[in-house]
Amino acid sequence: MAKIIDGKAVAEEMREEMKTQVEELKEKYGLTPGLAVVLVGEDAASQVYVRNKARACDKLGVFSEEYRLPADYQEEKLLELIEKLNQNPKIHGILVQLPLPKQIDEERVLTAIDPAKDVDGFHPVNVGRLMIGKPGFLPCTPHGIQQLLLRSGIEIEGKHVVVVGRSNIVGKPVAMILVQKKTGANATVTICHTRTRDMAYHTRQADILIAAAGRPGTITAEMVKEGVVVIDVGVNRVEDSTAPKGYRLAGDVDFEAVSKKASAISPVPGGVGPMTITMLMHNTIEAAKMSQHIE
Ligand code: BQF
Repeated sequence: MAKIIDGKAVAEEMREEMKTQVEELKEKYGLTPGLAVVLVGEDAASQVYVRNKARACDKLGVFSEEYRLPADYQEEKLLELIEKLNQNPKIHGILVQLPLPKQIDEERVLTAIDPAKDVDGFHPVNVGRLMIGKPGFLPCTPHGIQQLLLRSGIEIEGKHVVVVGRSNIVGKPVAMILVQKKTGANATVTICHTRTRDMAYHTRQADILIAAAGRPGTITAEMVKEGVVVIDVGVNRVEDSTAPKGYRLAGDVDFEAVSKKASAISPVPGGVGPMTITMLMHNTIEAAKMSQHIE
């Protein structure tokens, strides 16, 4: 039976460290890290995510502001808000919750955020910095996956990591982080996607398998080798009449079957999700420190 990679516990451990850091910033420098969270529209899952982020700020003593805007909000107005937040010295991090409604051009919005406040790591400048191995904000879920592996005592160096999914938010950046010539990385990385021929051939080569396809049941037991480490990034709502809300969260991995072959596996919920929020807090604190040239 596989060891459970407890993202909730690792996230809490990191948040304890960060709480001390935030207290120190306040005492030594009179600096309170501040995050602005912008939500456009009423997407149910997005509302939960935004709430999780605000709650994490409160727990750490990080200042946060929420902007909840109607679904038909105009792009120009949103760009004006971002410009205002770029100029606001109390705000060190700006997060625009994705996905955005279709009248709004996502790329234009993300590019409007000051790269120094881009705590999601989605601005092209930060994406470029990651690509060439220069310091910059790393996207929260990929960075959370790396931290989760390292803090669970799983070696990455020299391992064959197979990523299933090529999104700009998870698949591509996690591959890029783990392939870097850096400690805690140096993996050999394969990216699989919807047009991959014989996906199971590739996933069976994985020492570490990262499932970020966004579809439940993508990874079955036949697709993994004995002893694999599995990181399940999927956050899928599946109907469940026995659950209080009528749905439950499911990952991309058939947990039941795959956990019998894996040496370690992250669950959903309680795996990567909490790490995502924690790395957002990490980036917000970094942004605040950078604004005052601390460390
Ligand atoms: C957990 C996200 C898809 C698309 C956009 C904890 C979160 C989720 C799960 C959370 C996610 C997923 C977020 C758990 C933020 C992660 O206990 O398993 C936290 O809040 N997430 C997001 O902001 O945008 C998404 C997934």
